[in-house]
Amino acid sequence: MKFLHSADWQLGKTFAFEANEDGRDPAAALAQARFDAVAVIARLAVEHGVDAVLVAGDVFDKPGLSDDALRRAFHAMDGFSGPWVLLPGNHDAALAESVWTRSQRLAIVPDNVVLALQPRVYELADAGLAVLAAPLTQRHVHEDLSAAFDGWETAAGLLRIGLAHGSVAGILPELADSPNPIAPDRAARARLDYLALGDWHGRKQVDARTWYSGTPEPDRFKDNDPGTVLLVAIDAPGAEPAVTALPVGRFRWQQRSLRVDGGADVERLADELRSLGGNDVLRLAIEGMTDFATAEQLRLAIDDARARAHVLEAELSALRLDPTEADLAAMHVDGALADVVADLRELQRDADAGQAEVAREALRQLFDILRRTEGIAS
Ligand SMILES: [Mn+2]
Repeated sequence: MKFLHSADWQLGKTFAFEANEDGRDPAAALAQARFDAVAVIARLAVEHGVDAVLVAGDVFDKPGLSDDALRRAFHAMDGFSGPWVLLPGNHDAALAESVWTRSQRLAIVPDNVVLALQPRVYELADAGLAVLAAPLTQRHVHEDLSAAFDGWETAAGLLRIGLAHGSVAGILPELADSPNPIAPDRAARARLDYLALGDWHGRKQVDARTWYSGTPEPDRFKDNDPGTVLLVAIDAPGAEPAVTALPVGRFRWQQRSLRVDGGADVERLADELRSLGGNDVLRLAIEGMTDFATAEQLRLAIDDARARAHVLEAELSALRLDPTEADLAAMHVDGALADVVADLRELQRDADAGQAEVAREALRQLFDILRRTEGIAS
């Protein structure tokens, strides 16, 4: 028996990147990629001949999602006609009124899609699976909903597969005090063949029978192996699962911090940035101290890279400008203007980061203006 384990689709998630004046909208493409990922999962389900697709919560990003988004979500599943089991997580909790009840009322849930809205066993006899579901019926609970699995009986011959959404205590340090706890030994205690988890957006193995699949389409700057779906093969009840990660995600999110102090640093960075492509979402944080020419060279390298990448965010507030005597001489500053430049240079050493940022930008703009009005060669 084989199935796909996925989670954290967060369909309808929006992103804060701004569209430009030409109508290019990177945020819209990131949002669309989440729906496209579902279609890829459907295709992989067919290719690998799986018996079911199990989704461990946070299918939808928020309760207020449009009817159109709900329809698009179910259409994205069209490619696989076998059973899909969708579990409510914290983003799409099975409240009295929810994305789930609305989908049911709109009659847009296909017959092969099972909404696991109640805590109980969902038997997929044709697929050979008994799915023990622990849906969240509110965003946050403080008891372990998967504890109920221990006492649930399932038909002999079916695999016992747990489906839950939350934080395994002790496995993920970042989630130490998170709500929706799940015991790390739940699979053993509940005699599960496999426990399919959601909530953590990276791929993470907890034990031989327990995994977080991670989100199929990366959605944040965090280096934790997102972007896959898990193919789980189990020969018979009791046999150990064979788990394979299949690539799904389109966008590569990365963040980097580096120091730039001179032209050689900029050239090295520019070389690296030339490998960026249309699926890269990069956040660069740059610190250091440069003269005007190097800062300008850096700005050009970033502008060029921004036009290669899907998104490039560059944080330069920790980069200090240190004009050389040649820079200052080229600016032909004297008298009052020389005092202003001296003040700005002083200010950008100020402990107040906001002030330093303003001073740095003022120096840069002043330099730009003088260069343009006086025709100074850069
Ligand atoms: Mn979640």
